[in-house]
Amino acid sequence: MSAPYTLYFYEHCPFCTKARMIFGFKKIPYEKRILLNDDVDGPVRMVGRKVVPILEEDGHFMPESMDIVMHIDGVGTPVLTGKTRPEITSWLQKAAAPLYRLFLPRAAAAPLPEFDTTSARAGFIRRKEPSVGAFSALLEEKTEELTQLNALLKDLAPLIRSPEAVNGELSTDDIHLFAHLHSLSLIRGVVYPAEIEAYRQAMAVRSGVELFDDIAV
Ligand SMILES: N[C@@H](CCC(=O)N[C@@H](CS)C(=O)NCC(=O)O)C(=O)O
Repeated sequence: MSAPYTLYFYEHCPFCTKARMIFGFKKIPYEKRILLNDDVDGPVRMVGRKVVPILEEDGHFMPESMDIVMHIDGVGTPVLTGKTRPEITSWLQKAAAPLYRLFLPRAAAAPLPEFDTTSARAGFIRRKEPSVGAFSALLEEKTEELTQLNALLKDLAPLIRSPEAVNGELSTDDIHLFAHLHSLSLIRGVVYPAEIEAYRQAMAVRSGVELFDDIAV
């Protein structure tokens, strides 16, 4: 029997990582459909706008990553039962700007299925480059942003209570934190303290969302 859940997503999309993670955490099978980045009609037909992730279940379509996470966590016994911590939210906010400045140019160049056509890749570059500035400068090996991110990782290491869950028990903090670390894995030159390395590897296995380490640039 085919899975009752279909998830439409892009591999580089951090919101999509969040939606994918909950299926792995709960060991719930789902059909994966990776859309081309310039497919407008598909998402518009499903949810009225160009956005991913989208969950399809029994002919109904649900956008919004955290709505999908909470919906799937509610199937059977919930797993995201731990408390969240403001220190994690604050760390995520600090890391976001340097992370996306380095992440976007690398995503634009990566061998990912959502960029399988020239028009899909070119459209992504056209839309995203103005938001962070020239991709070529951000692709250099030593950037201010990389220094910032490596310093931020040193701050994060002592906040990790267990490789299995940042706060000791799985919570939505793990969903948000691993989505950041997943994006970070596309950036070469990032130095992971041991606690973070153990955490991101354990989360990748448990969520079923592979890191980008092998294609990092
Ligand atoms: N609030 C939404 C945001 C989703 C979102 O911004 N997705 C991006 C991809 S990372 C998107 O579809 N942007 C429109 C586009 O690519 O044209 C969520 O949490 O699911």
